[in-house]
Amino acid sequence: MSQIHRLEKFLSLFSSDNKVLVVINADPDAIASATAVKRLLWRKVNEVKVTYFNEIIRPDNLTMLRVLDIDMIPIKKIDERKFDKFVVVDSQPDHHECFAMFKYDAIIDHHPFSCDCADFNDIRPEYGACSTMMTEYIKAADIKPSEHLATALIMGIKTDTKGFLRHAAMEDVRAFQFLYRYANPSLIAKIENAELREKDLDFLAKAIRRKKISNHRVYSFVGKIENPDQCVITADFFMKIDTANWSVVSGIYDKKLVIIVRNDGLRKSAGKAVKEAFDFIGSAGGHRSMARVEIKMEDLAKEFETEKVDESVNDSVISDWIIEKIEMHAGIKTA
Ligand SMILES: [Mn+2]
Repeated sequence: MSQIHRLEKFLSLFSSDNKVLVVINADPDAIASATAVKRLLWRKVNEVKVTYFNEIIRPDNLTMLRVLDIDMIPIKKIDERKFDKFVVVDSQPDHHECFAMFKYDAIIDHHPFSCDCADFNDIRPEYGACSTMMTEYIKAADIKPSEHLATALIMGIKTDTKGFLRHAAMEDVRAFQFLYRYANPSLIAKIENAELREKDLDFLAKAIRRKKISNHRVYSFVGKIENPDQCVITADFFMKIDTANWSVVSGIYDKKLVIIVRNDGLRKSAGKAVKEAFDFIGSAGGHRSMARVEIKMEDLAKEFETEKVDESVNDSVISDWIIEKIEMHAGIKTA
């Protein structure tokens, strides 16, 4: 099917009195794709709103919404009776139970095919990003994208293809090339630089103060923590050290020891290493370059053969235990 034909078929679903709801699981690709649907239907329908059901936490994603003036409504605040057409982009209705709340008129997605239950289904798994598909719609409609729309679509493509380092098709490259002349590089930089919140700085300072480096592996046990996401941010931050191969940041959250592991992906799989090291005592798993471990404090107490382990215990007991376990399984020990 040609792109013009797809566009015509998509637009033919709607008439001027329709109120359209676009439903997404909000990440940069979904946000950009929904924004493009809004633009395609501009002045063609009575109203288009975008709704999302996940919690948006990452500072870069929040910055994207803020600097690009993107307006979305959390699903809790939606009265579905006010809408008569439903569209899902960058997902398929069986991907999440929240999608099942509606019956869809159109599905536009690039994930592996799983559900073509709408009147209009455009599913192209060979594409790196849904934003690429939406760029093709925008081009076919002869729309000159605004600076904000072009920047959003570039963020969608960059995020889903990890900057063209994975799962990118020629179409993604072409869409990027088309969008580039309309996008604002300073806004892209602003979004991509937004890795930290002000409140993360104290955590980061504490983690840096407590760091221990062994065999190019950076460790930090931070004690009691308010939010495990701060361990993730810090583990990513330590990987910026030029000689760091691994980073392991841990803390106590909700009566559990949470350990976040990152490595450069060039050595033993982080997921495999944590499974070997911690599977006997807690949940442990992940991928080649990222992994996560959660151990109940009561199980840790048994391991240490003591009554109770908590943040009041000598920190180095837990810290040293983590280092010992990781060093044993991360690779060749050069003691
Ligand atoms: Mn996507």
